[in-house]
Amino acid sequence: MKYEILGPGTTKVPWQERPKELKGAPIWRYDANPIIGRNPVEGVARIFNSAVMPYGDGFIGVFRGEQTNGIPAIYLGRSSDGINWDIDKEKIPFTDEEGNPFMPQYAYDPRLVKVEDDYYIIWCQDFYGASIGIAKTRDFKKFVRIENPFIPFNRNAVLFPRKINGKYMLLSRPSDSGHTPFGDIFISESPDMTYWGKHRHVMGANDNWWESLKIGGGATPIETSEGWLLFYHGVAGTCNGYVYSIGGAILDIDNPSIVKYRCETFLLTPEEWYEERGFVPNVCFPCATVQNPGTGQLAIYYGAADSYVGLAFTYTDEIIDYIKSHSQLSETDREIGRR
Ligand code: BMA
Repeated sequence: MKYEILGPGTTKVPWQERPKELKGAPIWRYDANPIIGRNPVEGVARIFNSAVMPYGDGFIGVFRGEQTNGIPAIYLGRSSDGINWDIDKEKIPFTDEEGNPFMPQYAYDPRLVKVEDDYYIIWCQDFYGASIGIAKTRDFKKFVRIENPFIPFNRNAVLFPRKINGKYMLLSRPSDSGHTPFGDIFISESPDMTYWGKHRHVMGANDNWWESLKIGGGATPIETSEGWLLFYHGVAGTCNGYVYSIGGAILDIDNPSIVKYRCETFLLTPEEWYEERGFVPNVCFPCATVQNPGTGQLAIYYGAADSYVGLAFTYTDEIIDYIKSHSQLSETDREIGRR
């Protein structure tokens, strides 16, 4: 392999070889998408924007389930192959640090990452407005919420899978509480996962029309020999609503507020029926990847049209080369993001 994956992975990446006809970026959809359809669990109308990771002999995941009352909540799921999922009927039972029940009023777009001995679930919740929720678990039985780590309004929090220079690092997208028409990606650091500071700007919406309205972190960054490989979402504002595409960037390994490469074209944009048609049409929203450091095979999990979960595949060597050869950086990408 040309570029090494330095972080953890699995030899069991869900996989399908590339179709013969493939135009554009070297990334292709699973031909049996969507992998989770409508009404997957009693009381849950749709599952989408969800995150998974290897666990034990198989996989574990945190799923955004839109309940039949319209309110989103987070559910735990398990799978032996990463494709067929068994999702709990009950919501994840979060507690506070004293062990008392402490459920968010709503919870959506969860991400999942292991840092050292703890697994962290990060999501968007209500805290007098949209803000970031974080909980940790060691056994996927007890889930302890870390009390309101950020003030509102903020979303799309993505935690790095290891400390950098001795600090936990988190990407987020400060904004407002509604269907935000603006937003850049920032990074914050913490010595203890409770107190966050030294906020820096990473990258902003730009002149490329597919990501000109706002952007937000997507999957947990993947550590590679070229830098942190980040799949994120970029949004275009059209006369008929927002369009969410998947973009790719590579951040500096020791100073991730510096963008080394940023692909000027989208990697994946809504084209299939399950991406174009649904509760919110035209949404591809990446939340997780699963990769094999031995082969470079990489599977991307993304929410489709706020209705389904889709799976797409690539090779790290190919996607990194594509991002590098189509890179276009602005001044705010290159700088350290401190003013
Ligand atoms: C964003 C988030 C996502 C959603 C997207 C499109 O603001 O709420 O959960 O997928 O809008 O509706």
